[in-house]
Amino acid sequence: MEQLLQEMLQKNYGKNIQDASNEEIYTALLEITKEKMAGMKRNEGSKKLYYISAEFLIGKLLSNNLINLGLFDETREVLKRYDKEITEIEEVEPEPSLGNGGLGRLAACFLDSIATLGLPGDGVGLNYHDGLFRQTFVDNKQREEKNPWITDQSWLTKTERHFEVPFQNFTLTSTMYDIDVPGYQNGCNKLHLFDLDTVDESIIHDGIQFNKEDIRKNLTLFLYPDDSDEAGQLLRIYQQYFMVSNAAQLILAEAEEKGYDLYHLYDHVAIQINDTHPTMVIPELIRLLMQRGFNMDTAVDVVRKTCAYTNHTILAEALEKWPVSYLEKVVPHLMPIIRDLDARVKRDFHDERVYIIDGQNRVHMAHIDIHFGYAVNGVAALHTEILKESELKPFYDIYPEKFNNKTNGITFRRWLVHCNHRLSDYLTGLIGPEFMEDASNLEKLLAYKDDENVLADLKTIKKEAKAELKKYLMQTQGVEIDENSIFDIQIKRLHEYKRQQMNALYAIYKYKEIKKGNLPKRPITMIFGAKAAPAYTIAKDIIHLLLCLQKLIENDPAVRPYLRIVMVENYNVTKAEKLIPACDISEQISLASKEASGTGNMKFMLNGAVTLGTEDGANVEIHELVGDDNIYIFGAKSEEVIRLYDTNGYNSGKIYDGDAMIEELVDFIISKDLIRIGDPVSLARLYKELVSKDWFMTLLDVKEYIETKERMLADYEDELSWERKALVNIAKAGFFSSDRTIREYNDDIWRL
Ligand code: 6GP
Repeated sequence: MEQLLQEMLQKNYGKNIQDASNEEIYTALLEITKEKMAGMKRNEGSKKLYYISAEFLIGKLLSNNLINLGLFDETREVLKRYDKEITEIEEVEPEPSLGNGGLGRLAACFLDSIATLGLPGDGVGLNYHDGLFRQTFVDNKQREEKNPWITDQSWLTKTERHFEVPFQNFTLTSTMYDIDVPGYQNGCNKLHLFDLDTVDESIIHDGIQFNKEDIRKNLTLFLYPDDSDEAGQLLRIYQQYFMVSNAAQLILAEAEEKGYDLYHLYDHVAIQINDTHPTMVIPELIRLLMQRGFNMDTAVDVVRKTCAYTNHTILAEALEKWPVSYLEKVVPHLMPIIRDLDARVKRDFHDERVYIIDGQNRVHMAHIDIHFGYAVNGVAALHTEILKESELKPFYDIYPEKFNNKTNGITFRRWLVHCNHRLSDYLTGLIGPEFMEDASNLEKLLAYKDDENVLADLKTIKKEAKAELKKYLMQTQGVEIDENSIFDIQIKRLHEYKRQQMNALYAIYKYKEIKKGNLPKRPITMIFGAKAAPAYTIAKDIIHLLLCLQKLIENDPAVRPYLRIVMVENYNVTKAEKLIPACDISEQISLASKEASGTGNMKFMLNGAVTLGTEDGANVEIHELVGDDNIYIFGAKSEEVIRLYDTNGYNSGKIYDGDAMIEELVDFIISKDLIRIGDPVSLARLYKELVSKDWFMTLLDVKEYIETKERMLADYEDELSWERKALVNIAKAGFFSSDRTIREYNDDIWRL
């Protein structure tokens, strides 16, 4: 590596390693890595997977690629010899934020595991020029800025593939860009990102505003543009069709190049539809096959045997239903096919709950996937049960054989080896390197459950990670935290169902206790990281509340030594990598039944944090694996929550009126203390939301939450027993490797 790096730096800049800048070294390493990946063997086979997704939250790639190529340690050593830290070199890399959260990061973990298992499978998506907005805080509020990531030298490689994509009154020519996806000690796959040469970044103004109507200039400009108005929704349909038409044309082109019989496409191709965003691939493939001489029945039959669908949420707002009139405007040539599919459903089933086109002339995208695909999966055991028993019950009654569960997973290459070298090196020394190949080997750690030296080592490793996070927060945000405090972390998108507002009520509780003189045994640092969708007012109000509380405590010398709140600015994959290794308490407090799985919960446990959570999503499976002693579970169960929704039985005002403590906490949101710091309109709106609506039932669980968290903080003081909990969590995390998840997808759905 030393020689390669010297040569590359000489060639590009006429410099040696010692006098090259971090930018130059980064670019040289990028080029070396790209060359290595181009020379790797491709994963091949007679059947190939196409994972189509509107989001691939890949994060920075340098370290991850070096790890998978087996070059990471060597590169780190070489740089050290010249007094350079690989972490500083990495700072230079822009993060491609091509996703919102869980679904997008899952897609990225999956690509890593698919390549690592040697399976032929490529990702297909869009080359957004700007990722999810960059978040800044101004006047204790979120502000959205554009977030470009493509530089002259990037991981993208422009290819010679172009397709014509027809819309209502014009046709656009696409260009395909590729990013290599190297498997860990295995072959390479690709992520194909489609783009348009005419997109114009200069049309963005005032943060993230742009003309939504000029499709040639804006089609791939932004990930998920604001769709709170009609123009935004139409643009989204343009994006979705552009993505799937390219995908379908690529799939057929590759099949034809290999000489496959398209009448048996399903023997050679599996298409995974990642949530409903790529649903139009179904009518588009049917259309393209009919252009090639298929009759409708045969095209439907072939496509049905090729496509499978993953559901990632039961939140109604995310279940896409496009008005027929919108689809007519953007893709009129698909409508006859969609109408035909709808007619087939109406002919065979007399239940309007399963129709594709409903009484209000809206197209239910998920219904297309379920009727005209061969598999439907949820992303955690509880989530799949809820799909079968309530959300998608009418479909489960028709097609029980299509439904299956695939509990999510995370790639340990990024979420342990890369983000927590100390822990992963230590584990390798203690139990051998086999866990890297087969994560179930982490259970070997259980043999050290009562070994005080090992428990002390784990504590030291955690302490070092906390000190590092302290340094990072000082450098990036100028806040100083205490590494001897308990780090209590909630990082995830801001949404009422995830209940950051409940955590804020805990902060208020603790603040008041400290004011009364009930000091905690050990200081607590509450860390939050979250972006709120630009049009989601209440979510932004919650961010405002957290920032006001942060300010309040900051300026109160009586509280500050015991309690801190830190809202991390612009939370993204890179920040997650710094936060997760340093965490003691992992906050997973969603309203039971609402979090389909969660994957942050898995990352935290793998890094030795203990979960504080509800019986929701994959928390249920974590609970089963680690047992009652090693997790803190509270709150209403999903059956109760579903019953409350079904019977309209929840009344937050009643809880508020009937409980003095809850009333006191909620009232604090509009207290003089906070109004003095914040925006009275925003705080009052949030207050009102909680007492008059509280759709995600914060007040139902808040008391038990506070009690449970207090018990957890007390337990932390018994060091050995706490470290034992951390050890058990690490040891049992093997199940959540995305290698396991992908093996299951392949065995049950793709059969590559
Ligand atoms: C998320 C779910 O909210 C989360 O629980 C899950 O872990 C993740 O998907 C991966 O399966 N859903 C989304 O991000 C989303 O946009 C439409 O759903």
